Amino acid sequence: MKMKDCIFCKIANGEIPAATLYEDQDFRVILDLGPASKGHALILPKAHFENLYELPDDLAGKALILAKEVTKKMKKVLNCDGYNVVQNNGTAAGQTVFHFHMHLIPRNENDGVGITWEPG
Ligand code: D5M
Repeated sequence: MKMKDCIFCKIANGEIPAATLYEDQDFRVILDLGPASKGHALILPKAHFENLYELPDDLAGKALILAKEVTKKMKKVLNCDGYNVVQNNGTAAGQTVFHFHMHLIPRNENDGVGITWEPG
């Protein structure tokens, strides 16, 4: 189900344009607007779930498999040394958009990217 006034619902369902890397019936993968590093992407479910606790198990499984596939392909394209897969739940943990998403953050040796960053 979609949520009125949720920006990630609108992006995931194509109502607001975003740089899309991948799309299927359940998910859209986009580039983050405030990237921690070049190629920082977000996996968004098309249905609205506020966080990991709300995400149904079948979609949680699919999201992790998708993270695996996208990072494998992107690692080749970007020629990066590694990846962080980050997923924030709750304001205390740094969540700013309350529609479940997974961050896929390309990493290189000594790139100085921290586990937390200032979006934007
Ligand atoms: O991460 C929320 C992330 O969402 C943060 O890295 C910025 C990104 N963001 C916010 N708005 C947009 C749009 N419109 N397009 C692409 N990326 C966006 P969180 O884990 O909630 O802190």
